[in-house]
Amino acid sequence: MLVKSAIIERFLDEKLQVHPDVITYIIERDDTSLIDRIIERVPSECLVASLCHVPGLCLSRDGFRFLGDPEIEVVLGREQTAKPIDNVGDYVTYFNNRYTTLSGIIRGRCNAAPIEALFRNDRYTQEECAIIGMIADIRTTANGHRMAQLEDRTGTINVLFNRAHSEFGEAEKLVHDEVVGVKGTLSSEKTLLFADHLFRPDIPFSHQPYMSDRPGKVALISDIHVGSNTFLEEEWLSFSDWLSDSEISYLLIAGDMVDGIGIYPGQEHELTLPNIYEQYDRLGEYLSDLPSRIKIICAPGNHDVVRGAEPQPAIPEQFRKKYSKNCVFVENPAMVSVQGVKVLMYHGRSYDDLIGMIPGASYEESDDIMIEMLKRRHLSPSYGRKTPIAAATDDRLVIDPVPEILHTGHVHILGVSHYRGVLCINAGTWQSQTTFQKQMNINPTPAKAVVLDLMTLKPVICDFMSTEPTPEPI
Ligand code: D5M
Ligand code: FE
Ligand code: ZN
Repeated sequence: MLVKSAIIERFLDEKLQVHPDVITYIIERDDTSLIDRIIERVPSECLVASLCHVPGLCLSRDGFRFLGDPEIEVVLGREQTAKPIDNVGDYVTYFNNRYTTLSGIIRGRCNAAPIEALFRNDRYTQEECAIIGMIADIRTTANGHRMAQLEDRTGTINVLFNRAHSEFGEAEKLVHDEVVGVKGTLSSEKTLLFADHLFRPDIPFSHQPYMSDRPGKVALISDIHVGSNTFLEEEWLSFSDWLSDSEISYLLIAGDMVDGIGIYPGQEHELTLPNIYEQYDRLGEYLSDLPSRIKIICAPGNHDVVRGAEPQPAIPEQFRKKYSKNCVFVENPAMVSVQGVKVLMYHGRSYDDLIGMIPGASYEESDDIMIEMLKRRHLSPSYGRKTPIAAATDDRLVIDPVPEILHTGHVHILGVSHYRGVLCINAGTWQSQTTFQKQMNINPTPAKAVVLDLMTLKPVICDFMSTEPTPEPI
């Protein structure tokens, strides 16, 4: 098994730095000769060995897009897809589906044995072996190591991540119910697997985003909260005017379209529209003011009128009387192809769970948490916390296929990051700080929209706070 520090040293001998993804790639391949072959390919003027220098690894886009493709296509999460929860047995099917999908993604990179085989067969004792399991339990030992219990369909095993190990940082971020692979050595009594390497399903190293072959601009927003006394109407209207004069063809809204009713104690004192129909009607009127050429995708969030359990159904028709034909209602989450560019829209309830579970995670840096979602290929890995999950025959919260853009909201703080060719956007809000957020010390960044040119996928942040000049039309 190759060790991270030895790999770094080998590159330093050649006066080269090495990108972390290259290190992970070499460890996963477990091929020492790869190091020399990479070094050979780094041009003399280059100081950092990166993925483009790895032989045999070509960046590639998934699949084909056809010229005849519709401009907007709901790939996943079309309305009426989310099913009612029928019985408890569905949860077994649900977790089996999660395990099958995510372990399938990992399996190509780690030759895993069923957990039960480790106990049954002596050939694994004190030898290097690999398993793929769901995290059934995770805790810190008295000595500061991490002990996880991994479960697959055949059994469970305890896995120890040593705090002195260079990959311990990733082990500290393990959360309940995520699916991981582990390569390690089985103890002589077969009670414990000493972990050497942790595999997450992750985004393939080779992933390259598709970009549209024709012009098109999209605006991404979230958390409008119409009906709340902190909804920023003036700023919204200036955004609306700006949109009307812009070249934007698509507007994507990632949930919390309205403030809702009875979402938190005492909400009735903070509503200007105390009727849910009026709230949706008002938003419908705002959206109808926009040019009909703009296609609007509306997804729900935890303040919307539908059930909280994810996947959340689309806003029902009875609330859509004031909405024009250019509005498309989708579920949460939903994968929408915009001129062939896949946008995964997810409101982001699971931020409330992940922020408590991942060391160093914070509401201010929601863009980092999107990267954690991508590494796990799951929008809400841990079951039974603040994010309600509705069981189904398939796990709709699995991130598959890999999108070009992950678009979330909920946190009310704008954030943008990139991870292995995926652009992560947390779209902020159109509501100023609420009493609840003051108590929680959450400082929102309201009245901003992220605008993208679909041919380049370069994000531009446009600020509509009344103190700021309205941006030039794009
Ligand atoms: O969420 C608005 C903000 O409040 C967002 O930053 C998340 C935070 N929030 C919401 N619910 C909770 C819970 N239950 N715990 C901690 N923080 C939370 P919104 O969905 O608009 O109310
Ligand atoms: Fe919100
Ligand atoms: Zn929310």
